Amino acid sequence: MGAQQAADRFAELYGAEPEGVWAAPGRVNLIGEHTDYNDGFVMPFALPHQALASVSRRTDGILRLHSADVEGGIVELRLDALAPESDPEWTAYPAGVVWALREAGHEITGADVHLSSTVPTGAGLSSSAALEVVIALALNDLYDLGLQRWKLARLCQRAENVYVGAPTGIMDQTASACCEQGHALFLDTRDLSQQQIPFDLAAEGLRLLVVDTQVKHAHSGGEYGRRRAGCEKGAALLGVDALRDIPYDELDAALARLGDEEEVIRLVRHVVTEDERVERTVALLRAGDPRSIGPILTEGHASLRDDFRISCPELDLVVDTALAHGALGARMTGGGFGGSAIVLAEATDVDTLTKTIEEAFAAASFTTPRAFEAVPSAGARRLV
Ligand code: GAF
Repeated sequence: MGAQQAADRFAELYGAEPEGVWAAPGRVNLIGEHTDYNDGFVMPFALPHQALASVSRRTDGILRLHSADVEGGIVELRLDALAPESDPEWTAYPAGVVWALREAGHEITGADVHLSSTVPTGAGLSSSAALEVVIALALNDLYDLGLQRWKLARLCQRAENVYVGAPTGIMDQTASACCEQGHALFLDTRDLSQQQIPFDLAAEGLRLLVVDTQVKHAHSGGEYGRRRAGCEKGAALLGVDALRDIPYDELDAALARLGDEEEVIRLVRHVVTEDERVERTVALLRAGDPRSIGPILTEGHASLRDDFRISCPELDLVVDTALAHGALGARMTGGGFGGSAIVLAEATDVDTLTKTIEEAFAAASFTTPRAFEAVPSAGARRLV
């Protein structure tokens, strides 16, 4: 759906043109997985897939929400009745943002909203962050709140953590709010400092494929929270604020101090080595050597599979098949337990790789995966 179509649909639903139309993208994380709630480094980039919101203000304390992607009509909510973990439906994402803004003291007196999204859901590509950020940006503009992008991302994270009840980190919301076309975002999740790293694979004759395994995942389920709690336990046992504080070259000594805490040892090892992988990736991209990041992506997958234990047979099959047929590197991306993998390959190999992965899925009797090329795209913005 384009901006004009989104505005036209809003007018049909609510009987007047919207005050504006905004867009916020989904993201792919290149490297830096499960590091964001450990104060570590991440490196996502925005997808061309995005959520669109047509929005107008109201003055009567009512929030009206409609989604083109969900069966059913307009959902009407009273702002003063919004309460954390009270809504198991899609409406919790936009309503949670309104709740978080109001709770932070911003005067929001209501809104009419029409949403639509091309970000695949449950695919590890941040469909929920796109919904949150598009609403936050629209209300920031319409209510003239003057909040900076990183602050909007924080409020969206609060909506997701407290209102929706999913204990996620800050990566996805910051990616959607702050990414820039043609760049990957090198983000330090401790202080939210950002560097835009030029990332134009096409110019180098390379492609990054996203392969959505169609295995749906959810972060409000227990496994994500268990990994997070395990990391926090590791930091506490090692006497640091966050696992980010364990230097890579002191990892072995730190692990030795964890004694027989086997699970914590695996989690700590993943997080500390993953931060180092992000730093190595940034250095190689800065040096103009994108082909060399392939093996780092593959190392990251092994760490997520064996130490963090959040892969699944479908993700492993994408990675193994891609590597066996000439890919430069491959790994699962996002929260895990399903979702998508990324494959870095020579442009000339992409068609064969896609076909080979589809054949491998058919041979394993897995649902046909959906593959597409990921092009680093623009972050959230006003369209109309
Ligand atoms: C999900 C979460 F939302 C992010 O905060 C991050 O932890 C990611 O999983 C794993 O890197 O996308």
